[in-house]
Amino acid sequence: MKVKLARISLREIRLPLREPFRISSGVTEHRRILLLALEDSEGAAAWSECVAGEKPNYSPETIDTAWLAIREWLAPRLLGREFEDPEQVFPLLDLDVRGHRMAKAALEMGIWALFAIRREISLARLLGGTHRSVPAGISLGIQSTPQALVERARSALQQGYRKIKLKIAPGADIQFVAAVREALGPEAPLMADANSAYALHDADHLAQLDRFGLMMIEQPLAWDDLVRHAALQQRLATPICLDESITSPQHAEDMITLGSGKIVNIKPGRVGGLGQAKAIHDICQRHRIPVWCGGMLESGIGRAYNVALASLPNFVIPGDLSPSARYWERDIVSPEWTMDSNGLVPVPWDKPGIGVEVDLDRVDNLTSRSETLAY
Ligand code: OSB
Ligand code: MG
Repeated sequence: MKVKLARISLREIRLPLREPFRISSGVTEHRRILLLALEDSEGAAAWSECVAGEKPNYSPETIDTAWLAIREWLAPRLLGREFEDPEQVFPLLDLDVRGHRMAKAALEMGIWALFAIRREISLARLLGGTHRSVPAGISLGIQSTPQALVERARSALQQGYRKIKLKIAPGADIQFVAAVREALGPEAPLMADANSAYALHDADHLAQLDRFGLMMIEQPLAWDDLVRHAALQQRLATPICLDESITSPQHAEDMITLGSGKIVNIKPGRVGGLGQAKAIHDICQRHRIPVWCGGMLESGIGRAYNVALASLPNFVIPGDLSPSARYWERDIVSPEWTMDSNGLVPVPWDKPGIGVEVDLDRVDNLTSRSETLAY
């Protein structure tokens, strides 16, 4: 079976978050989301999502650079081309186009979904998934006071979340984590995410977190650093987990070689798609490095790809895979993503493709710009 890509439509939608999400590098109140609708020559159709944000405060990409990259350099390589395997897509997109991995990922992931639809199997099965449900964690933004963070963390634990990630920054770190640990007790599965807010000279400061028994601290140092993270890991008992710094399988190998971290947060949208995400998963599995699936405040479309990826065997730590209602008044897919009281999100296993339907009327109403590319 071959998939020949006939048309790609880009859409920007604007979706307000239920509450502002603050990380060390900025705050998001509504998402501007780039969605792709891909169609093949047989009339099969699939939706995908680009995880790039509005500002380059997480990675150098933004929704606007992704739109440009897809239109100018990436989509023209795919349109009219026949693929026998979705693994062929990333090498073609990556040849002599540096970076732009979020833009590449949106296209690559959509082609995985087209293959799943054409083969009449779920994306999770096509990927080689094994878990039928995946445990979810919640990522809590920086709050104005430790007490406000405690309230949210307590509520998350009551809802069943299996991991509670506290965003931290200088001035909102030790006291905030201490308050949550104190209130929730020693067994609560807590971690912190700094989104690159610290430098190596903060090592003694960060070592104060060791007494809270965190599962890990995510990306304390620069977004593209590996060497200093290795030096920091030597000085911390808490395992370092890398997010921003791991943009390719090669970076995962380098992390392992250098000892820059002990855990990887894999986001398919950050690393160039599902093929690259699987490769990182496999490298980590061989080296006994546990992985989990991160999130980028995706709509229900992007979430579908994350859930399918998280069904692979070495995803052994709860992912940032909150249900739709955590983010949105109403999602753009049905059914919406849900989590049970044990913190488990069911993996769509038998429906062909990504496992959710896109509410087209709603997407139309939310669309602020669109463009169709064909060959
Ligand atoms: O660092 O993991 C991150 C959201 C936007 C940018 C970076 C990050 C995040 C999250 C959100 O933590 C996780 C989610 O989607 O629930
Ligand atoms: Mg992170």
